[in-house]
Amino acid sequence: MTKVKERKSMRDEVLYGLTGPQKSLPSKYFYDERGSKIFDEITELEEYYPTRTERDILKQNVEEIGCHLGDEVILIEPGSGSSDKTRILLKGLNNIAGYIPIDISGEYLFSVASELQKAFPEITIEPLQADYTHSINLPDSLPEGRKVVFFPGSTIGNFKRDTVDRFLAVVADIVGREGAFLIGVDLKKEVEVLLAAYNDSKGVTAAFNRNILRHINRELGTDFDPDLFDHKAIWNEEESRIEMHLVCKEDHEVVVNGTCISFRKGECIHTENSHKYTLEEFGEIVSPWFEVKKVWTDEKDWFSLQYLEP
Ligand code: AVJ
Repeated sequence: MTKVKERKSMRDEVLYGLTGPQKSLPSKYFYDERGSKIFDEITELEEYYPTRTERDILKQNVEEIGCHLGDEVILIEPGSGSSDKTRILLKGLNNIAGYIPIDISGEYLFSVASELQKAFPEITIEPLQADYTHSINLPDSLPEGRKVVFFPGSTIGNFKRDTVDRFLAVVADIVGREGAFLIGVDLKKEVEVLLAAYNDSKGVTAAFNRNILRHINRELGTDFDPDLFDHKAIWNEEESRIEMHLVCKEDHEVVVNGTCISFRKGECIHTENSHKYTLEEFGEIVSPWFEVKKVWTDEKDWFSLQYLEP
């Protein structure tokens, strides 16, 4: 099985990110229990269009999506969380034989899976606790069927180019020659719309951004003061991405595992990238592994759901 990345501890990743010339933190550390709750709040904000737009696309096209997926589908979802969007497929289709939700947070994963198993007794549900950014080892005991990886939410937008390539290679490896890939991809649009989505008026995204420091404090015993940082989201035109940063409000120092890190007033910690693609760009990126067979979008062309085959 293809390896995505060697496993590094949170301590190593945090130290690595904070000792470089541009301080940064891996965006996956937004999502502790509190962070996941704040993210759920983000998805309900007026300004944050991706979640509701993707959900509408799924609902409006569920029958056609089912036709593309074929018979006896084994749906595999890396980073399944609440499996919210997947419910639309499980409910609306009758060709799903199995569902493998994959998530790093085991407790939540198993409770969601058992609840789903009750709601959909005819579907074999086999949760897998794993950090899919490292590698995906599917259980040997999978039910028979066509493997389809479902990756909604435009999470692919958070990956750097080399991570995108490794992830696509892993997905291609999992689904095999006969499988498919159903993925949500956020699209390039007016900058004002993008900036509003990541700078909401209620400050929910700001709380989400600062929560990465609280999560690190809890896990590593560090003493970051989230209130010493402002939230900033900018559009990077050259890289075609929204970037989130934490801007330091005054000079101070924080000790991480014995290493003293200095922060200057005005200095930024880069916490997230959210790439926005055109349909052409995305087709080009996946082309070494997949061919785009069908694209569904909303009427404003803000978000896309894409069906790919090897
Ligand atoms: C769920 C990771 C795709 O990039 O839009 C929301 C995360 N960050 N607001 C995104 C997020 C700030 C979101 N993803």
